[in-house]
Amino acid sequence: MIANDIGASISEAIMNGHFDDLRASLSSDVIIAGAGPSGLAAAIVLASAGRSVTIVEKRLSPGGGIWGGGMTMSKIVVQESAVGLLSEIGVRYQKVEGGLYVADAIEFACMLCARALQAGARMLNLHVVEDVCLQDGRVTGAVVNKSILGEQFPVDPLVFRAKAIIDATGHEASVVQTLKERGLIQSPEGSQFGEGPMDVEAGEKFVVDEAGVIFPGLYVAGMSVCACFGGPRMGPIFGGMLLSGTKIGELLLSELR
Ligand code: 48F
Repeated sequence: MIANDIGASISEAIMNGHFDDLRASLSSDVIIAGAGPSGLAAAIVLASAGRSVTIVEKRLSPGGGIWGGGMTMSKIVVQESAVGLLSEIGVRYQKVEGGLYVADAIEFACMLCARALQAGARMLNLHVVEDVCLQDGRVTGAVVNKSILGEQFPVDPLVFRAKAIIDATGHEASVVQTLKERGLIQSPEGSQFGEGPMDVEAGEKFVVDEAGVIFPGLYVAGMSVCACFGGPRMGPIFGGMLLSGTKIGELLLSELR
């Protein structure tokens, strides 16, 4: 009898908390698709400045490509220009040769997630941005479904409004793809859709330099920048991802102001 009562209270606490988050997510300043390093870095900037941020993450665990480190070895590398960001989020690191710093991948993923959530961002994991809303030539919201449901059953999604959406979905650039497939986004002249072969230095620069708005209301950060504009891949160095997400967070802060 008592066990049943406690069971019901647990269920109620979970449901109330979840639906509070879901209701708050209906209208955000910024929706971030993808909880990898670039999306989480953007979320930290925006949420720390008091903006309403919803992160939608397809998988059960946020962190994206961080967990695998390099070839499942649980370490990541960051260059000098981004090591300050590691310190800011409280990740410990060691200097190694070549002006590089090495950190634990799991600590990095955990601290990024914790900082984003503690700054006030909401995270809907096991949810996917499967499309965008378009009004008067501008992206005005995300079409969201439960990850597994939408893939397996014909379940209609729900709409979450936002002033801006960041595609931080990594190699897939899956939000941009929804507009690309309809011919609404063309690759700029001289560039291709889909990332190029590995070139570490060029890739790290590209992912920051080219991060920006790709369509009114839609921004790209992280590896999806390379996927959208044919930039090179760069392997398990993560400074560019942090700098790219931070750049988009700061750009949106000034635009939302
Ligand atoms: O892949 P991911 O970590 O993207 P990133 O922030 O960082 C790339 C690096 O991890 C690594 C690298 C480093 O040099 O190259 O690959 O650019 O994280 C992307 C996240 O987006 C989720 C996916 O599950 C992953 O956690 N995701 C993908 N498509 C969707 C999505 C979608 N449509 N809706 C929601 N989440």
